[in-house]
Amino acid sequence: MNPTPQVISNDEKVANEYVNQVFEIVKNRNPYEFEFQQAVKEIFDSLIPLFAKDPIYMKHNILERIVEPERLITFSVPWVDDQGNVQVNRGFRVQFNSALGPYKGGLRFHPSVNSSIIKFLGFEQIFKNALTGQPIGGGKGGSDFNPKGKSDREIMRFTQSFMTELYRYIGPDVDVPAGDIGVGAKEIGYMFGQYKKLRGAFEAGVLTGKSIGFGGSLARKEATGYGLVYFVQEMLKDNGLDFEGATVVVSGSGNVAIYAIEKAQQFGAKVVACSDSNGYIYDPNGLNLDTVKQLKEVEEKRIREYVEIHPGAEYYEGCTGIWSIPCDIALPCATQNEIDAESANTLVVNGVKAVGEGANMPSTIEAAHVLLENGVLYAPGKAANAGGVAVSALEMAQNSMRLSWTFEKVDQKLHEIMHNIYLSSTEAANEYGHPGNLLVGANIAGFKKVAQAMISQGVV
Ligand code: NDP
Ligand code: 2IT
Repeated sequence: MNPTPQVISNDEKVANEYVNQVFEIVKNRNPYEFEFQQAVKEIFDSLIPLFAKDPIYMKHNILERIVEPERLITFSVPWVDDQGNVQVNRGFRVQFNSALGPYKGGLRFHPSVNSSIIKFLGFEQIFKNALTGQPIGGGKGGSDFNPKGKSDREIMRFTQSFMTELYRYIGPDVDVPAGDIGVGAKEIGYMFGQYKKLRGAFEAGVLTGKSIGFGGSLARKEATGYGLVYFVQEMLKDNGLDFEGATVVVSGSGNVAIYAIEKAQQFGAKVVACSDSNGYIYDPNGLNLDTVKQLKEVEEKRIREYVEIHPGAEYYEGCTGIWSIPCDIALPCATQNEIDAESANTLVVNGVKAVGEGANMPSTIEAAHVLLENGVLYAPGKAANAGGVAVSALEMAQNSMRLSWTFEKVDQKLHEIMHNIYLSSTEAANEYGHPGNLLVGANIAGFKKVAQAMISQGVV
């Protein structure tokens, strides 16, 4: 397997210079937005082999255009807490690119949210959504609101205030938000209620990730985690490996992590660890998923409580230590930059065979290089975690038709979509001279779809 492209031919030299030039502009225009710069850099470097072979994209200045959000909305979100104090948070929505369809992407509620985080997520979303093959553009949003420790009433008041501003910018054919970190079915429900009240219309397709009773899709909750495991299983099988009998480490214990664990276990893997933002648990006998679900989905407790119920397990403070647990397959499903070069090296030394990213940009650029250079099978997030947004698009389709499909039907479509993403990523990697490098393959395959649509639609 080849690491990220080495510049060799003259055409690649020209492409490399062009990419570096545009990246300098991005850095100057977006100072201090380091996560956004990182996401751009990763994609730009992967595109060098494409530009060397097909200079048309350079001619149309697609890079210069694609890094500028079509619209970036920021707003204040005032609300009153249970003590009667007035609080104010920041709200964001980036409508990044609409070449392929209405803006689509989640909302994140976490204290670390700022314009850099939202822009990196929105930028990634453009290419991820393109890879699904569905008619959706790229967007993202959120707030620095911290839902942890808030009462349901506080969450309702906050989300209502958030939607009171956001509603004028979204719509089923305009921009369709969904969940992400800190935003699940409860928050989506409150936001949907407020949107419906303000619009005076029941527009089911304005948000996805809704509860089943009012337009939600079966299998949306499971989609990101299941899709990740379907994708990684394809990659493993292509290389003579399997989840069956493998030891797996999953970081996080939220929506993506829980359903990645569930599907990996169904495929016969032993999942020995998961985490939250305080620390991680190691259960050498294999995690009891019912306990994890009860603690995190129902009681909203900390993962450390697991060891009180299962005394054979151990709890460790801190997040990065989880990557020192020897495993065959690592599935980072918590947050950005959770695997740095040191953690990647530790994984390699301990014999990891595959890394599949459930989170968005969980590996630093250096970490991804370490994995690729050491022959680890590497499934980049924008391909491997696309199952969530893919089923969101299926939810939109069901809403448009005013009907709902069975769990089995949605799951089967999800499986097909993940298979197709794997195929298009591997094919692009082969075509552009980096066989086996899914980072290069996914970035090129996603970019080409968006760029071709942008060229066809003219300079708008
Ligand atoms: P959840 O809020 O359900 O869960 C997030 C999990 O990650 C929690 O266990 C949380 O711990 C942990 N976590 C969050 N922030 C940090 C941090 N800064 N440091 C350490 N741990 C952290 O979110 P999701 O499961 O939905 O999202 C997880 C990742 O997957 C994100 O990167 C998201 O962008 C990505 N993703 C999500 C999709 C979806 O459909 N939901 C689709 C594609 C990607 P704690 O409980 O302590 O906060
Ligand atoms: O990062 C992601 O792809 C998501 N959080 C899901 C977005 C969506 O619109 O379902």
